[in-house]
Amino acid sequence: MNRFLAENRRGMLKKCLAERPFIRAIETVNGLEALAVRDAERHSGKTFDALWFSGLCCAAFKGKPDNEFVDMSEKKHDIEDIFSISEKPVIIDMDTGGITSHFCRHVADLERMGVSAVVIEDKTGVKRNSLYGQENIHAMENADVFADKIRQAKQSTASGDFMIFARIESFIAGESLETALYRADRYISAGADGIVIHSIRTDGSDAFAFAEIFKKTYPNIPLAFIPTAYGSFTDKELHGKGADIIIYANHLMRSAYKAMTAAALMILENGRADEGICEPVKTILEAIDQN
Ligand code: SPV
Ligand code: MG
Repeated sequence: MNRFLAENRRGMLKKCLAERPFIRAIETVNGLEALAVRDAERHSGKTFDALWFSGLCCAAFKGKPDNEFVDMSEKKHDIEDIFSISEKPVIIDMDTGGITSHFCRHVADLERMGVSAVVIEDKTGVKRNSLYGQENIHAMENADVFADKIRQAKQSTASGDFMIFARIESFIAGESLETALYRADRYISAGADGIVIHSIRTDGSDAFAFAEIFKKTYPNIPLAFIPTAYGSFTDKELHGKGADIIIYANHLMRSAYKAMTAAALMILENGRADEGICEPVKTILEAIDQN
């Protein structure tokens, strides 16, 4: 059982950002995914730097839509499951952050638990996932209202270790580069510790154009990419385009769904279960026993 304490874990994201040229975060929303990351690292000898608690994947594993329906008490249980396995710093996707006073309380709780960072995105109304590919389904929050949410949340933090990232959805909702850069200025002035710039272009060109200007103005503010749509770029290439953090946001959940569907289909089609496509039960028993 992992006995890593909250005070040791919380500041690790800041430390990694200070020490490494860039960091990689992998989606992890439950205990089994944390075990899978740990076992992949043991096989590879390479490591991820942080875990991304994805709103989409958390909701998907519960069979729910990615629209802020899953409440924070459920998420806090899932985060504790991850903490019992992994010592990596955790970044929580907080969607829009919801009502500001509620967000401030969640920030205080998560910081106390040992979470390293939260990300909130500048949308309003019923949040829709950014990867739908339809600009007109997203309502952007007023930049000053969103900046005030960041300002108030920063005041709810107790340590200098906890980070609040502002995620700019301008390119998802059809806003211009100038607007995205304006939003970044407002959010950083309000105290945001970092920026996430999202894009659904397969060439990532809008995020890259943003990063080029942003990094000249704010070389010391961490910038994160979520390259789901432009996954052909390597981590080093994305770092070259300005990313300090690269978030692999949903690849474990999506590969799990593909494998689970294939296993169920195979049983239906063959009238028996072919062990060949599954991990042996012993592998799973050993993975959970080692925890
Ligand atoms: C998530 O993983 O929940 C994200 C990233 O917010 S995205 O699905 O691309 O919006
Ligand atoms: Mg999300």
